[in-house]
Amino acid sequence: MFGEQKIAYSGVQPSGNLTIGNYLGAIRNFSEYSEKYKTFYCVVDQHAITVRQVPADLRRRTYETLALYMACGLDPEKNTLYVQSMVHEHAELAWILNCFTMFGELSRMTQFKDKSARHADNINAGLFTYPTLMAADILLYQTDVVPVGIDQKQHVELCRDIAERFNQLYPGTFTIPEPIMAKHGMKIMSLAEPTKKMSKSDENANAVVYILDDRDTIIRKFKRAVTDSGAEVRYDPEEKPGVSNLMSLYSCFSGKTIEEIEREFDGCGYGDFKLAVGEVTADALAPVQASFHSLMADKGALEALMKKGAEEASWYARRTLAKVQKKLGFVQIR
Ligand code: ATP
Ligand code: LTN
Repeated sequence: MFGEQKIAYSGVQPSGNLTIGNYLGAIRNFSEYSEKYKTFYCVVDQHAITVRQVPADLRRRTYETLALYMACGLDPEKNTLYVQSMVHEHAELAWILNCFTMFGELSRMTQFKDKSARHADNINAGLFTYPTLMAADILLYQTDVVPVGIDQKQHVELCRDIAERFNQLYPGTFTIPEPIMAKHGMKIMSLAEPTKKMSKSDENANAVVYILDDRDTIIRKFKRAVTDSGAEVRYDPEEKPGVSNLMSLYSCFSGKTIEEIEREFDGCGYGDFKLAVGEVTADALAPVQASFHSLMADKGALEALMKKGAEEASWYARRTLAKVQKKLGFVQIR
C-alpha cells in the first residue's frame, strides 16, 4: 500500500527474446491488475547483466520488452512502464537489503543454483545477490501483489522474509508482498524436454516458441514437439509431460478446458493435435505481433514513454528510500 493505493508490481528481464512462457505465465496477466491496483511493470535490465550480454542486444531488447508490454495490452496511461536502470533508487536499496539478507538464504535459491551450473565460468556476486535487487524492486513501491510464474515464487518469498526482518528492526517500513500466479500457464515447459521450464535463454531454439515467431515457424516447432510413444490426447503431467504441456498451451490460447480438449481430440493422433495447437497459438499471437511492429517503428515515442515511466516510478521510489535511510540513521540534509 502506498497511501491509499494498492500496488501490483512485476518485472521481466530483457535477456532474450520473450517466449510464450513469459507471455502466459506473466505478461498476459499483467493488464488484469490495472483496474484494482496502481501497477508498475519494469524492464529489469540490471538483472539481465548477471549473465553476460552483448550491449547492442541488451539495448534493443530493452525497447522490445517495453513495446511488448504495450502490445500485450498494457496501456502506459494506466500502468507505469519503465526501465530499472533509469531509477537509481533500485540499486541503492538493493545494497541496503544486502545487509539484511543472509548468505545461507541466497545459497538456497534454485535459480542461483541453476544459473551458476549453466554459467560456471561466470558465477559473479550479482548472480548471487540477484534476489536482493528483486526485493528492492518490489519493496520500493510498497507492493501488495507480485504477478509472476511459479519459478519466481521462491524469490518473492525471500523478499517477504527480508521485509519482515527489516520491519521487525524498523517497524512500519515495508508492505509485505504476496506472489500471485495464473491458474493456468504458470509453468510452460520446453517443447524439446517437457520436464524442463521453457526459458528464453535456452540454446535450442526449437524448444522454445517466441512471442514474435512467425506462423510457419510456430507450426513447425509444434510439429516437432517431443511427446511420447502413445497416441492418446490425455492430460497426465507425470506420465505424458509433452502432451500435457501442449494441452495446457491449447487451453490457455483457446480458453477451452482440459476436459473439452480431451473430448475434442478423442481418437485423433498427435499429428492433428499438434497442428491445432500451432494454429491456435499463431492466431492468438498475430494481433500482439502486429501491434509490436508498429510500436517498434517509433523509437522516439518509446523513449518518451521510458522517460515518463521513470519519472513516475522515481516519485514513489524516492519516498521509500528516504524513509529507509532515515530509519537506518543515515544523515539527511534537505
Ligand atoms: P531466463 O531464461 O533469462 O532466466 P526466463 O524465460 O525465465 O528468463 P524471466 O525474465 O526470468 O524469463 O521471467 C519473466 C516472467 O516470466 C517471470 O514472471 C517468470 O516467472 C515468467 N516465466 C518465465 N518462463 C516461464 C514459463 N516457462 N512458464 C510460465 N512463466 C514463465
Ligand atoms: N526475477 C524475475 C524478474 C524480476 C521481477 C522483479 C519479477 C526482477 N524484479 C520484481 C517480479 C518483481 C525473473 O527472473 N523473472
